[in-house]
Amino acid sequence: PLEPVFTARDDGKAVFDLPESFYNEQYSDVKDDIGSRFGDGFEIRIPVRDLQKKPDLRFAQRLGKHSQFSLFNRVHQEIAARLIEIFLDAPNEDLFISTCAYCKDRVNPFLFQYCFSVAVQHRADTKNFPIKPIAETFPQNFVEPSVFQEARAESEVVTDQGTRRHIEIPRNYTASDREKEQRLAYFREDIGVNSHHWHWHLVYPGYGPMDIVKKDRRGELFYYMHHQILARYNTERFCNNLAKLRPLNNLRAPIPEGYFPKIMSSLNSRTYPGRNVNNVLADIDRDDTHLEISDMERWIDRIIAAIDKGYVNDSDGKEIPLDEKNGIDILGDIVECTSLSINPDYYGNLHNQGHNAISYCHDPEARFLEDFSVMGDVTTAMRDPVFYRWHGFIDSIFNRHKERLNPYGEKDLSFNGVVVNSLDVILTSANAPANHLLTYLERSDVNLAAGLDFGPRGNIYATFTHLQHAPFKYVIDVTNNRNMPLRGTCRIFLCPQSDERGTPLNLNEQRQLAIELDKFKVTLEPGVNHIQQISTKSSVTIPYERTFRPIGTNNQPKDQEELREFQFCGCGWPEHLLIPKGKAEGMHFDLFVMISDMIGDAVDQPEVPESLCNDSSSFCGLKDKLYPDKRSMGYPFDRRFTRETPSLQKLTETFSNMKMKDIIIKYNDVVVDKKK
Ligand code: CUO
Repeated sequence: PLEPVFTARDDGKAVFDLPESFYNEQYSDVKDDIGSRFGDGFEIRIPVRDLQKKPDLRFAQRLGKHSQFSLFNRVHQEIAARLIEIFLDAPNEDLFISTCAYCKDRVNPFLFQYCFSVAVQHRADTKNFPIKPIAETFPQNFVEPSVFQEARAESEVVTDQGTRRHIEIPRNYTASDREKEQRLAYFREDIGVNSHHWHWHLVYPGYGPMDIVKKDRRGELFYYMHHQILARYNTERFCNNLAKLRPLNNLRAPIPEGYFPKIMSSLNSRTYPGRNVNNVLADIDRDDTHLEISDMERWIDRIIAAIDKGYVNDSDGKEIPLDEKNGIDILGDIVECTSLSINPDYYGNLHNQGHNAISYCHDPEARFLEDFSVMGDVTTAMRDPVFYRWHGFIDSIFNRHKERLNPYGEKDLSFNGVVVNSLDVILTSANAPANHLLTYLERSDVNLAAGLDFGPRGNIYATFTHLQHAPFKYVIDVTNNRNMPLRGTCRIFLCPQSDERGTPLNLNEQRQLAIELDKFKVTLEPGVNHIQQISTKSSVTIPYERTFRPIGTNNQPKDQEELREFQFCGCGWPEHLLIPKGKAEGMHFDLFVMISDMIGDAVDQPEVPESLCNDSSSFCGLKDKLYPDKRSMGYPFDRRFTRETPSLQKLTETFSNMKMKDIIIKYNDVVVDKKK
């Protein structure tokens, strides 16, 4: 297939043959040379069709070509929505490619990349187009800049790709160990974490034509996916002897967490601005962003008041209840503020403007002509410790609503006739003791070639170090005491037992930190059933190969299946971070399993075949389908438990379809090369 992102193919032998009229004025003199920046001697010229009617792109000029593009910025959102519409409206694949080709050098590159990817994601005729992993297209947003100098040197000096050195991306380069938040850098700055976040927001755009924004339970998934990130982050903090994050609930208080990202913005060769310790948020008065902190405070008050009353008012003043079924979904869209918000004039644009306020707090009036910081961009926001504090606050708003709901009762939780007899986790390697999981550091490679502006011939690999764990499996014995097969959903969570000081957590604290590890359907035959599930099949993760293209595929997907994987299937938590780090001396966790009755779980739609990359559906849903689980996201831990259920132990003793196990995660401080 054509590769309409308009980079050279990896073999450097193809060039896109653009119609004369496509060349933007500044390139018209040099258009014959344009290909040469990709290498010499093209063997393939790929013709692009001329357009009868060229799109009028004046609306996009408000975002300069060298400016940063932010999905949180209202002006940028509107520009992106119009460009996406142009891309979606192209009547066929050929004209879509031509339209993209025409627009590519005329609009901001980040804007282009985002809108192009959204369009490819949502058009029926582009199912087989590759979307390059974002870390490969804009690697500057993911790795430290010195790597690029080395990459350039390597590509110039070593022409034989086989002997090229893999450039090392340094570890922990953003702060020293004087800064305690640095202990979490391996999580925040992980390439897989940040590309997942970018991809999630690509699959769930908040703005644009209604048919791509309005997806099943979108608002709820915004809540749940980010809630799970926080549960993971807080647990990871305990592993590193740090207290739970403090939600950023006072917009006037200094922010003690500083952050100096070091990475460069791809567009203007500057590093992203840093934020000093104890910076204070201020009103923003810049060309494309105007914001008063007091407005944000008003929105917060109104949202909280609505939650406490149990209903919101839509734009016509009608009362819409925040009930058990739809409340969280309605709130999700109001708080994030997507075009699905039922009353944006009144409830405002809280979450997005929070990103903006934080991302400009170093230069709120553009006095120093500084751009926004990493918090302004979904590709980079999760690097900053303040991301978790801001989302911690957003999450506390959702939790306030959840707290108001009645606790689940017997009929919501039980599964008549089903008894879980035992639950264990076992490493898949031989002779490992049961219920001990292992974590360590691993070095893996990412191909930077697509995103390097000097057009290296062939691939340039960088090696980065990330947390990894030994693969394991869940072994669950279940008895079905009825005389017919039963269908259910197996839900597996991991909960920390105690906080950073070793103080035990009660059930309500544990449930808020419960990390979803897996969720899968089971059929239970009468009698004893022996269930085994491998950790790599988790419903929240995608494999390494999805996040980064593996070495050996020459950066080209090998078949239709692999092509599909790079699109929707690029959304998903990185498998290497499935479980928390644990501690060197071992750290205890409660592993929890529940088998719920399919009668309450089933969604009215045909089963989705395995091949349709449904492997991260808990975080990302299913493409063009309903969310595959009818229960509230996070069930059974999304609501508080009654006083009669003070502990996980008590809960699992009360319900025979649940079980818990005390397990240990031990961190081994060694670095291992990824097996190729
Ligand atoms: Cu994903 Cu705030 O929504 O970054």
